Amino acid sequence: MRIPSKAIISCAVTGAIHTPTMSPYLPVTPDEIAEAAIDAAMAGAAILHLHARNPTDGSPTGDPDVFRQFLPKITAETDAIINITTGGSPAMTVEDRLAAALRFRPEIASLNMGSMNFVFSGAAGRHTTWKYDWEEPYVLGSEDRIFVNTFRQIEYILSELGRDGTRFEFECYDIGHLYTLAHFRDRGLVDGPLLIQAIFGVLGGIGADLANLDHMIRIADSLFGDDYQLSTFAAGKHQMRFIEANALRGGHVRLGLEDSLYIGPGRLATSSAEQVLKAVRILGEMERPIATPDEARMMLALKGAHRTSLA
Ligand code: KMH
Ligand code: ZN
Repeated sequence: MRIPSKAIISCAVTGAIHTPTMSPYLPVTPDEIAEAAIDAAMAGAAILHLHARNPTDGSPTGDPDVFRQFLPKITAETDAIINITTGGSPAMTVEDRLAAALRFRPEIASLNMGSMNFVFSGAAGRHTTWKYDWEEPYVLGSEDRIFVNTFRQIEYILSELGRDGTRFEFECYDIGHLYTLAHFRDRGLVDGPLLIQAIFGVLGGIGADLANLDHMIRIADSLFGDDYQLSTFAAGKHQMRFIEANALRGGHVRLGLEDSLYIGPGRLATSSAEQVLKAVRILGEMERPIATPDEARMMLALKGAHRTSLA
């Protein structure tokens, strides 16, 4: 792993997996998403990982016209790197998931490195009332849904988005996803420096045990040498433990209400920015400086905001 001199904080503010009822602090409307993103950037996030929601009921959407309602507001107020999801929601078609990234050609897009079970029904047990009709079936339905990311789809996303210089946050939920990434690197479809986002604790992926973080690093080192940088997050209550662990190992970190609704045991975070500020404090204690957006652009060899369709 390349140990960077500075830590990059990514923030996933939209809470796409989480439904509006799960926390009163989740942003739903385009204005709320813009405000949450701007606050996260002001707090120290260099990269903003963004999904969209239908403004009327908060359900996940890939509609570029909805993204259009908040992206320019964010770029007008911050110079943070825009990272548009291509994962969207496991319930969306791949075409819908890709539409916004194809329209806006961001500096970074997420790319999920394999098809998998992606279960978040446990959250349903903690809720008895739901605000919108779609929420409970959506959450319970995760038990019978595959998050589809076939090799053909991965290849398509790499070539369609890569053509205009978009680079990727390679979302790896298990060891096998690292080998899949190496396969595409060996075919010349991917080049370094790679930004690997190792994800722990999604039910269906690798568990949130720190031994797994070390194993991921060992295997990634053997496959990619120093041609990758590792960012990490863990779902739910494991979020901060993994931030600390990966920061200690010299890596980058990702936070945000998309990945965890909490700021501490049993305490809801009131915003993604609150989580970012906590990470800033943790990194500060470790004497790990935080990368600005421009420093992150250099470290990850990004094309620059002026070469997106948001400029
Ligand atoms: N919320 C993460 C567990 C994507 O947007 O491409 C999954 C995610 C996928 O961020
Ligand atoms: Zn996401």
